Amino acid sequence: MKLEESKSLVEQALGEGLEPLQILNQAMIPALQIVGEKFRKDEIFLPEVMLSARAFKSAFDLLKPRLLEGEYQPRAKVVIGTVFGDVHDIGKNIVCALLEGNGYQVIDLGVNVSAEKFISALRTEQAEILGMSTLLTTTMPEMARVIQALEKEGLRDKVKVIVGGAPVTREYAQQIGADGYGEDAQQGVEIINQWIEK
Ligand code: B1M
Repeated sequence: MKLEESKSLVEQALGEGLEPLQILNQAMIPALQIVGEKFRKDEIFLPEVMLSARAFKSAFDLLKPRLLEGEYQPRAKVVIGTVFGDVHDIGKNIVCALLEGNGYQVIDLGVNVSAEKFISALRTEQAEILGMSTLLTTTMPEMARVIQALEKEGLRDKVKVIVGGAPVTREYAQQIGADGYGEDAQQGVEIINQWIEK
């Protein structure tokens, strides 16, 4: 994925009247999946993956204002981050943008976030929702560790937990005691909407 080419293709698609979510879900995310597949087969290497991620980010920056056009009604506070040991943030950033577009106040802790940092932010912000993302199978257990820490700190019944990221499954989410699982960013937001509307 080339940076300038990605940006101009997104501009062209927007100009042709395509919906931002359609561009994201039908073109940009599948393109990154191809990158991942090639990386797995050793057809491309880490520098190319990094360039692709950078091209994705530039193109996503063009879409973001359009994703945020929704009417702003603060609904709830969501603390969110990529778990400790993991620096992938593209999917998490999409979730953040859609949440903001749906009227949530998002406290994005970034990547490589420890359980202590999640707990401290939930306390300081008095947030009612925690979102965790991970892309590595090796860091999936970190999500369970954070949930255990919530229990230990007496916060578990005050906070709803949603998890997501490519290797995470609904079964895994249930197994570790999360309240929800988002297969994609849109589904994640819909689950949080349901919690808030109840
Ligand atoms: Co990495 N990487 N990477 N990488 N990388 C993967 C994940 C990998 C599958 C590639 C592969 O081998 N095929 C593989 C993991 C294998 C595994 O664990 N089994 C891998 C690896 C191995 C690594 C390194 C270890 C490589 C190395 O150093 N040797 C290293 C990890 C470093 C670390 O974290 N400690 C690494 C590094 C990187 C880059 C930095 C180069 C870059 C990340 C840049 C960035 O994020 N800023 C990168 C990239 C770009 C990828 C791939 C190609 C794309 C990931 C991505 O952004 N996908 C990826 C291959 C792939 O996924 N096919 C790969 C698009 C994104 C939109 O999807 O995040 O799943 P995703 O989000 C989705 C849903 O999952 C959901 O919504 C989004 C869509 O709507 N979702 C949620 C996500 N979070 C959610 C939270 C929710 C709800 C829904 O609620 C809270």
